[in-house]
Amino acid sequence: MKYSLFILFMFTFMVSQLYEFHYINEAKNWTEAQQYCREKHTDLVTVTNMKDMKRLINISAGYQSEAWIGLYYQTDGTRKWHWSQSEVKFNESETNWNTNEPNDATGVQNCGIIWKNLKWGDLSCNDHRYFLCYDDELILIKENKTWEDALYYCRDHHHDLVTITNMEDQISVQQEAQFASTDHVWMGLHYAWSLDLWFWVSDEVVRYKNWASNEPMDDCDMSGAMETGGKHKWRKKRDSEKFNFICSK
Ligand SMILES: *[C@@H]1O[C@H](CO)[C@@H](O)[C@H](O)[C@H]1NC(C)=O
Ligand SMILES: *[C@@H]1O[C@H](CO)[C@@H](O)[C@H](O)[C@H]1NC(C)=O
Ligand SMILES: *[C@@H]1O[C@H](CO)[C@@H](O)[C@H](O)[C@H]1NC(C)=O
Ligand SMILES: *[C@@H]1O[C@H](CO)[C@@H](O)[C@H](O)[C@H]1NC(C)=O
Ligand SMILES: [Ca+2]
Repeated sequence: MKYSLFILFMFTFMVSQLYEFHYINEAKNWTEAQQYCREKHTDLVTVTNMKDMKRLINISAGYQSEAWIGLYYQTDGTRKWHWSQSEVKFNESETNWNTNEPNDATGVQNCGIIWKNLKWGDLSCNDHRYFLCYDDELILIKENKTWEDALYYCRDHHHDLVTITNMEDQISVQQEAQFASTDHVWMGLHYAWSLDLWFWVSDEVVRYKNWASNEPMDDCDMSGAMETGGKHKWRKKRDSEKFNFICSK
C-alpha cells in the first residue's frame, strides 16, 4: 500500500515540544506495529510521565479505541518490562496499570496497551490492535553560532532553541547531541543577571536539572550548553562561544 493511503488512516492528534504523537488506525500485531512506527516515524510511544499522559487524554476523544504502546515483556533471560525506545529504562514507580493488570489473562500476555481511560494492560502480542507512534521533534543544526544567533536561527527556521523539562526530554536531546561537531551544543537555557535566575526561553520553569558539578558561578552573558559526549551534563558557557545547537520543530 502506498504511503499516501496510510496518511488517510492516520490521525495526528497533538504537537508538543519534543514529540508528536500519531494514532494509527490500522490493526496490527505488536511487532508489526513497532516495525511500522520505526519505518514511518520514530518508534512506538513511551508513556512515562504525567505530561505525556495529559497529552494522551485526547485518545479518548471520538471513537478511537485502545492502542498498542511501546511496552513489552522481554521473554529471554529475566522476565522484565521494557520500552521499545531502548534508551528509556522501564521504571516500576512510573507505571499506570489498570486494576488487576498485568495479569497474563489469556495465557502469555507480553505486550502493553493503553485503554481509553489511559490505564495500561497486557495483551497477547499476536492480537491485532490500533497503535500509537511518535516522531521526535528535534533537529541538530551543525553550524557554529553564538547563543543569541542560535536562538534567532531556531526561531526563524523552526520553533525555538530546545527546552528540557524532564529526563525523557534530556535523553531525546542527548540522542541528537551525540552527532554534533562541537564538544557542546546550545540549549534554550539562559541566565538573567538582573533577576539572578536561570530560565528556559520557552518560559518553562527550570525544574529538571542536569548541571555538571563544579560549574562556575552564575554571571551575566551566560547560557546553558549540553556536553556532546560523556554524561551529557549541562555547562555554563559564555554567550559569545560558538557551538552547534538543537532546535525544537
Ligand atoms: C485536546 O484536544 C483539544 C482539541 O483538539 C485541545 O484544545 C486540547 O488542548 C487537547 N488537550 C491537551 C491536554 O492537550
Ligand atoms: C523512577 O521514578 C521515580 C518517580 O518518578 C523517580 O523518583 C526515580 O528517580 C526513577 N528512577 C530511575 C532509576 O530513574
Ligand atoms: C506478527 O505478524 C507477523 C507477520 O504476519 C508474523 O510474522 C509475526 O510472527 C507476528 N508476531 C507476533 C508476535 O505475533
Ligand atoms: C564547528 O567547530 C568545530 C570544532 O571547532 C569544527 O570541527 C567544525 O568544522 C565547525 N563547523 C563549521 C560548520 O564551521
Ligand atoms: Ca491482561
